[in-house]
Amino acid sequence: MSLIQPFKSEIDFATGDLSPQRATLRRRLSDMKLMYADRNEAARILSEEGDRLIYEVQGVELPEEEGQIPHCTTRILPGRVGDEYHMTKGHYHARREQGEVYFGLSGRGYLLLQTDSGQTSEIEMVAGSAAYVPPYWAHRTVNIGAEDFVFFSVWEARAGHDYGTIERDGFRMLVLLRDGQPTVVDNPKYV
Ligand code: M6P
Ligand code: ZN
Repeated sequence: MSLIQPFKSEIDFATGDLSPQRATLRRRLSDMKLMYADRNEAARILSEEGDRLIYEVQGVELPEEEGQIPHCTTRILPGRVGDEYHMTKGHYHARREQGEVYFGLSGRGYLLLQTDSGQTSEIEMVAGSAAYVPPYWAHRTVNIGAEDFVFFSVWEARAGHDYGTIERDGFRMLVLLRDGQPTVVDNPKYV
């Protein structure tokens, strides 16, 4: 176990920016063009409008050891690909028995959750919402507002990210614009 010196970050709730600056991961449409329901629209945006930024994650880098507690901010930009709102890739934890906590900092979003055995849940999040992602639940976040949706996350270092399952099977629910409202619907293409 590494002995890490105590430290802090100042968080800008509107942007998710951390000070001092931390490692930043940016995901663009090209990184997840196959994840949107309307792949033709994703391809059209890429060729006609360019490779838009969908979300960025800023976090502290800690060793993946028992007891370390990584934490980060995620900022999802507002927008849609066709009718589908901007979202994260979504993942199960590689160690399924590890949970996570999300805390809303600004904007509006949905936290979508699902289990291997077919249960689903959707939690609306605003600034101040503290949501619990229990062990065994895959999780994806979606920006349903006109502003950035920003939240803070905390998990155990050994949880790891399993992206492959969602990349292969998709997510059971989609969040689409329907009658002027963000609406959670079943994903007809879910495997
Ligand atoms: C949250 C946490 C992170 C995750 C990020 C983006 O902040 O769950 O671990 O990386 O969301 O989600 P994803 O990894 O699914 O793209
Ligand atoms: Zn997670």
